Amino acid sequence: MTTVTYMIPNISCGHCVHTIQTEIGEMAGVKSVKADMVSRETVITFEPPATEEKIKALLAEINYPVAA
Ligand SMILES: [Cu+2]
Repeated sequence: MTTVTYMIPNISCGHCVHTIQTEIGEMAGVKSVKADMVSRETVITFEPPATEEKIKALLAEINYPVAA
């Protein structure tokens, strides 16, 4: 099990938080997703088959790319 924290600058409101938590939460292997509207940090806990690469790719696809 791995936990990562990503800074996602595009988070601007509760809808963004909901979208991220729903979309990433549906990925196989993702155990929990907690996005914060104020800090714009998102904490994701996952295990295989989910990978950081897949999570970042999906975030970019739904228009919430992780800060470099
Ligand atoms: Cu929003």
